[in-house]
Amino acid sequence: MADDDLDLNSLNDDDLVSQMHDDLYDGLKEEIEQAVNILLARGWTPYDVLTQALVEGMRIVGEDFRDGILFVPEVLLSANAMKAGMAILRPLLAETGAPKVGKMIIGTVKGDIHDIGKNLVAMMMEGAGFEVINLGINNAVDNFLKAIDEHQPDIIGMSALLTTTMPYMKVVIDTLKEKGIRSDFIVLVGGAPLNEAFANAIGADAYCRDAAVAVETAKRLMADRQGSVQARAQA
Ligand code: B1M
Repeated sequence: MADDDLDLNSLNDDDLVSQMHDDLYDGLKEEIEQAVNILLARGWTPYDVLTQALVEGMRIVGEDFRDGILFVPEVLLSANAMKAGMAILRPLLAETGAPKVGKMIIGTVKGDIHDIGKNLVAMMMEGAGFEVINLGINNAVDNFLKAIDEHQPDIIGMSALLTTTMPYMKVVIDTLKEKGIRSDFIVLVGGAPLNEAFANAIGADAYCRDAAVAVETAKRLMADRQGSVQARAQA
């Protein structure tokens, strides 16, 4: 447990980041918010705070959840603390005067309520100059179709964290095929249980291991697709 009297400001960067891993583990939202602000004030980039403090902390939580040391209620608290930290970073990551390089809709598929990784991808894509429409969690194919109709995206992103929900991505892609619109979009998929072979098997354009890969892949495929000089220049 965190020490109530601990002054986060008094810690050096390394100790503060370790403390953040502990605080994330313990689901201490306010401490995470405070620590994120301290690191930013010390000149850390939002990306470094995100990856080194928050994502790494959540990785540790994930391991102990897997090993039965942490349970759903505790992990929910960790997730809330993570989201509070991400909320501070989001506008900073999205700050870019660059013209939009493309439009993406992204959602977690039906049956799945995991959204931290998907939100992280959305944030990083915004930061890279994409317009992102975040559809949230538990999206049936109709939600994707409605959003396609409404927003006319270049890219469709899907996330799944459960082995039981990842096959639903194929349902979405097959529906696009049935409607004869599959080739109108770049389809990117991601989430911890996926891999490249799965992405190929379901007919996605690419599997994205993490948010940084999602950004690189989106830029590359947009550039390939449009021969866009602009997208290449910003890659
Ligand atoms: Co869940 N959960 N969970 N969970 N949970 C996992 C996924 C699990 C692996 C834990 C374990 O080890 N046992 C396991 C799945 C096992 C399996 O399917 N084989 C599991 C389980 C079993 C469950 C429940 C069934 C538990 C239960 O109820 N008994 C239940 C399912 C609920 C449901 O969805 N229907 C459940 C619930 C929950 C919480 C609600 C408690 C919470 C979610 C809170 C939230 O998201 N708001 C939760 C969490 C937090 C996790 C773990 C611990 C962490 C996930 C996470 O946020 N990681 C997770 C364990 C793990 O993954 N190791 C686990 C951090 C995040 C930054 O990484 O999401 O991988 P990740 O995203 C990465 C990449 O994957 C990629 O980029 C991201 C950023 O770099 N990426 C994309 C992700 N989506 C992308 C989309 C793209 C591109 C890249 O589109 C282009």
